[in-house]
Amino acid sequence: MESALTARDRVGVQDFVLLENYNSEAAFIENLRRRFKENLIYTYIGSVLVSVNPYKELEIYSKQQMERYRGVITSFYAVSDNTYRAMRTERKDQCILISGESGAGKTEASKKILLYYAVTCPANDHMAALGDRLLQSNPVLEAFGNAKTLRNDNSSRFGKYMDVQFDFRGTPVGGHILNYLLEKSRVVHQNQGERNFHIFYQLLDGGDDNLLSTLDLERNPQNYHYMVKGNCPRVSSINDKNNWKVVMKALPVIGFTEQEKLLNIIAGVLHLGNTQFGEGEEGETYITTETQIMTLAKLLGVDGSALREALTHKKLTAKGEEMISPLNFEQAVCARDALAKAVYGRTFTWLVEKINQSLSSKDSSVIGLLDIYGFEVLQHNSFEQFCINYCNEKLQQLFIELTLRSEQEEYETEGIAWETVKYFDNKIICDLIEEKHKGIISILVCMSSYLERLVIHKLANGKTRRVMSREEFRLLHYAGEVNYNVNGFLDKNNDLLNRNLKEVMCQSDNQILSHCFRKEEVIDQKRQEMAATQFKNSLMKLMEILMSKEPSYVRCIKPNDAKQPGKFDEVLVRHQVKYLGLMENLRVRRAGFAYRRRFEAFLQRYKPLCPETWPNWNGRLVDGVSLLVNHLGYKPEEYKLGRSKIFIRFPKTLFTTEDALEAKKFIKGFIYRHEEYCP
Ligand code: AD9
Ligand code: MG
Repeated sequence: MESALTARDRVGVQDFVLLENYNSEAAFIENLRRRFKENLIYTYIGSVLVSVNPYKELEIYSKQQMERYRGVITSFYAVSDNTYRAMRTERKDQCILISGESGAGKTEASKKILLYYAVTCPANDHMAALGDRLLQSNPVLEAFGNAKTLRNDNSSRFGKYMDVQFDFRGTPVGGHILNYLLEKSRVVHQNQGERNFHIFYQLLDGGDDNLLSTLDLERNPQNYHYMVKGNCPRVSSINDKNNWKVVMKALPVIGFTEQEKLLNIIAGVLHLGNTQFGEGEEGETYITTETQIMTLAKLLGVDGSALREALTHKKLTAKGEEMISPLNFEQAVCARDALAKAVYGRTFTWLVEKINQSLSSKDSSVIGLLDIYGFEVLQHNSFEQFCINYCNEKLQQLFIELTLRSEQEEYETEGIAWETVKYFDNKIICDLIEEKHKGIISILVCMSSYLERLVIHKLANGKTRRVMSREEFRLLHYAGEVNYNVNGFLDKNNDLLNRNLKEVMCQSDNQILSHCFRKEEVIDQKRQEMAATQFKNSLMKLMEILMSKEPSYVRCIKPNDAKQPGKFDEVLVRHQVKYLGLMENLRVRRAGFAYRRRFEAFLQRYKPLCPETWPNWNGRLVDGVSLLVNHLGYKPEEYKLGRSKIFIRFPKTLFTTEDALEAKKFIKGFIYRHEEYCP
């Protein structure tokens, strides 16, 4: 039999708190690497789950595996399971925060957690249908909200917070989704090597001939301006045709009856993209694709000539009088793109509402799942990256605050002295972005050209590693520095749609669109809040929601930039370990004590090693543990007994105890094989 030591050497420790040299980043990364090579992609830091994207299918997510590892406190499912138990026993709402950069595996992790609840929670027939609806909402949202980027073939281009609601029996009874800022600009433009949202390719590839002819579409994506910018119509890892079938099957499950209207809108957006303009001798703009505008109008359910007029003119109100002024060529292109973005973006929000209606339920405890877009740095970073990275910055701040706080609280509840650990606090960057009157978002609202000078002055900090153009500003994010280009920043923030286009859309006889474009919006010309301000406010609300719940964390790591299995790029991993603050997290967790277990779990596992506790201990738990550790010869400086847990100072103590258990052949080395059960 393989000795315990070689097993440990080979596959590392399943909880970083058991690392001998917990201060060493090299040891931390080596442990991750060993486990990754053995396909052990999950490792804990106490209760925080660290996950490394395997970029291949592992056989660990089947129903049997879920049942088997249920209650194993060191398996992937421990996060889901502990959260569920805590919700039930402590009756406190929970949330699981999943973070990591783009492509690190957040969405996959969130889907697996959801699947775990759908598969393992008690259910009746009615609830089984609900579990189905919960799961089926994913492919639909991904089709409309995810896209292929350079970082990830299935990148989430919106933030998602989903509450799974449970009744008093612990049965899932409903759900609710909050969506955050969809990257709408992708509808009209994609960077080289990237794609538009999946749904467009799915429709062209998967829709049958009849459907495409009704929508007046051709199969080849290269025929559509909104699909060719990235020059990447096909992706080897994506099967658009199959995914189309999955989405079409999922729509009725989530109570969808408006399929035709929805597809008209999707096709309408593509036709809108193909609407071209010409310039007359007097500089006036006209539409050169006349036949197409009629198809477009039909698909959007609006009047053709009104649409034509609204795409080439703008309505102004001056001194109470309405005026119509022609748009020049560029303005017309902008108006067309603004309409495409508005139509798509609002339809997406409508879709989320629709899913919410199908999942809705009352009185319940909840487990929230947060899966947002990951931190990203591109060659050119614009408004979208600014918002995405700001969101990640906020989450990092929450993580810092809450892990420190909960750690401190645990020591206090257990009556054990707490040692302060120094931590990098990114509050300064969050303030810089969101502070009233002084923050970047406020500046965006009131100033334009001033922005770049002011921010550069404030942020560059004398560190001019890369020469910045006058149009850039640099932020030193917790996850690395990013230069943002302010070109187009303000327009994206303003997110304006000409009033006459809104008027046309309000009249649409496509009910999805008439729901999305309300008459009140046209009548009440109050200034709309800017995109960044709206985003900031919704993030503030999200933080409140998260703060009101008991959090658990999954920290996802991307092992390489090539999306390849088996490849562990140490430099890349080290960078993520650093900025995710995992070393500090470990230090906090180890402040004083390497390992902690509830008395009952500790006793259950090691009771065979002491005649007084074996086979059953009927006294007080703390007395049983006391007897056990005395019998094992633990020295007073090696451990402390709290109110409900034992705290062990050094991993060595625990390893010796484990080896003793192994020698007795009661249970084979759990430390290395994920076999520690919770009673
Ligand atoms: V982004 O911020 O939305 O761009 P995510 O969500 O962090 O990003 P995602 O979960 O989409 O990344 O994972 C990227 C790809 O890695 C997936 O499409 C899978 O191909 C692959 N992946 C991630 N996690 C797993 C896993 N546990 N098992 C197998 C995985 N493959
Ligand atoms: Mg994702």
